[in-house]
Parts: sequence; structure tokens; C-alpha cells
Amino acid sequence: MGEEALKEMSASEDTLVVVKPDGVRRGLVGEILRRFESKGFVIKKLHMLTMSRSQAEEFYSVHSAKPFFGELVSFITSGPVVGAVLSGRDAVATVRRMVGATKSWEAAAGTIRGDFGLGLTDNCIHASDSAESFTKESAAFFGQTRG
Ligand code: FUP
Repeated sequence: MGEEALKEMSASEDTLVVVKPDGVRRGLVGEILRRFESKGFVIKKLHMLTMSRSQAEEFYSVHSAKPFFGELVSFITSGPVVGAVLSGRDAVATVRRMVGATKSWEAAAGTIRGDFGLGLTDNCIHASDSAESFTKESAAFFGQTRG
């Protein structure tokens, strides 16, 4: 295998995105996944579910001490969400760039949050911010699901 191909392989990583209840309610699942596929990411896992309260508390455990934790848990459990494991080059950072700033009204045009909303808690999509977060969040999200 050539040096470039080896570099490409080692740069590949996984990340988790979750289309939030507002994104699902507004019919944005296809559009959001299309952007990641068009960019070149491979969908390795895909699952729709409605999170239980305890699952949401585990998923958002890094925020458990924050004043907005209750609101976050209530919102993420308010309807079905779609989680996808995306695989590709520098996935964590690249997907975060495609997602855009947390405050949707400030997010740059061309990003998902910049193009599809004005919310904060309801900002269409979650994406892991590190490899460690990916490991924790996907365990909370996929739990015992197979494959
Ligand atoms: P991000 O990684 O961009 O999703 O944003 P953060 O980790 O900063 O925030 C986690 C979630 O909490 C986001 F969905 C936004 C939400 N949030 C609030 O609801 N209120 C706040 O004051 C800050 C963040």
C-alpha cells in the first residue's frame, strides 16, 4: 500500500451525529444526512429512536451541572431522533464545521445550523466534539442495539 493510502486510512475516524427532535419534526433528516454523504462520509450505523429520560441524562452527562441541563433533557426526549455514526477523514472536526456554531442564529450560512434554524436547545443536530465524547455518546445512544 502506498504512503498516501496509508495516511488516508490513519486519518479516518468515526463520529456521532444525532438529528434532534426539531430536525426530525421539520423533515430535515434526509437533507442533513445527504450533506454528510455528499461530503464523502460513510454512514456506518443509523438508528431512529425516542430517548428515555435516563438515556438522555447519560447522553448529556457532561452537561449535568449546567443550568440548562433540565431543558436539554426535556427537549431531546420530546420526540424521535435519528443517530448516525459517520466515518471518514478527520470526521470529528470536519462534521463539527459542517454543523456550525451552537447558537443557530450566529451559525455561518452553509452550515446545517446556519441554514436551518434560529434555535439554541433546538439547534437541529448534535455532533460529538472529540473521540472520547464519541465513545461515550454512542454507548449511551446505541446501548444494546446490534450491528
Ligand atoms: P454543541 O456542542 O455545539 O452542541 O454545544 P454545547 O456542547 O455548548 O451545548 C450542548 C447543548 O446544550 C446544545 F444543544 C445547546 C444547548 N445549550 C442550551 O440549551 N442552553 C445554553 O445556554 C447552552 C447550550
